[in-house]
Amino acid sequence: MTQRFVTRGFVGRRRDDGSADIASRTPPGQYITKDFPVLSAGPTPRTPLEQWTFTIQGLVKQPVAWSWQEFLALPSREWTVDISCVTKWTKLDMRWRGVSLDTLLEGAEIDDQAAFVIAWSDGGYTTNLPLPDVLNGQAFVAYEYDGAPLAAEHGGPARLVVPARYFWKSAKWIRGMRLQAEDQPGFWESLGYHNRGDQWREERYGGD
Ligand SMILES: Nc1nc2c(c(=O)[nH]1)N[C@H]1C(S)=C(S)[C@@H](COP(=O)(O)O)O[C@H]1N2
Ligand SMILES: [Mo]
Repeated sequence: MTQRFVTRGFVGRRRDDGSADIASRTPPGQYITKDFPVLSAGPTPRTPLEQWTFTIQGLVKQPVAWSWQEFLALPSREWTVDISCVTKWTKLDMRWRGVSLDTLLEGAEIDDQAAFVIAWSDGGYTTNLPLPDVLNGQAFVAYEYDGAPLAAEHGGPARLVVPARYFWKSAKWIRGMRLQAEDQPGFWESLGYHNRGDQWREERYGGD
């Protein structure tokens, strides 16, 4: 797959005073904040790094698992992206380091039937994404934020980041991805949040 991929989150136009730029980068109904609030549905899990693995399973020829050391050895890059939470804050130019889902999925031989990714986390959180929505540089697993190891309350040691979706799709404490033929609503999606969650279409709740 080699679709070209562009979103406003990745390609901010720069102006001298920044105001037009900021307006064009603020999704409908959102306000800009410089804070980085913590929003967790439960306690912060603390899996020792020696026990941490990242697994790709489901519709793959062979499940793949990386240890923490192996994960850190994968090709990584910096990502500077805008993030929007369904609680209406948007934070611009958040700087992360992590591994593209393209890189992770290349490590697995994916079955042709695979159409959805279910990300799952320590603590039981899940979120669902169509496979085409996370390919071609659209999603990554981050382990650094703003030049430092990702704080546990923000999902460290590693979290999914999907900048083109509301932040609930960015599963904290991610431990793996299951590839499925069928969609399956995750934690918040089952509780009434929108199944896709595109902030530019203001897809907050089911039915929006
Ligand atoms: N595992 C897990 N991931 C999660 C959540 C959670 O409760 N558990 N909350 C989601 C929601 S609703 C939001 S808005 C963001 C919040 O991330 P932050 O606490 O780093 O701001 O994480 C998302 N990922
Ligand atoms: Mo959220």
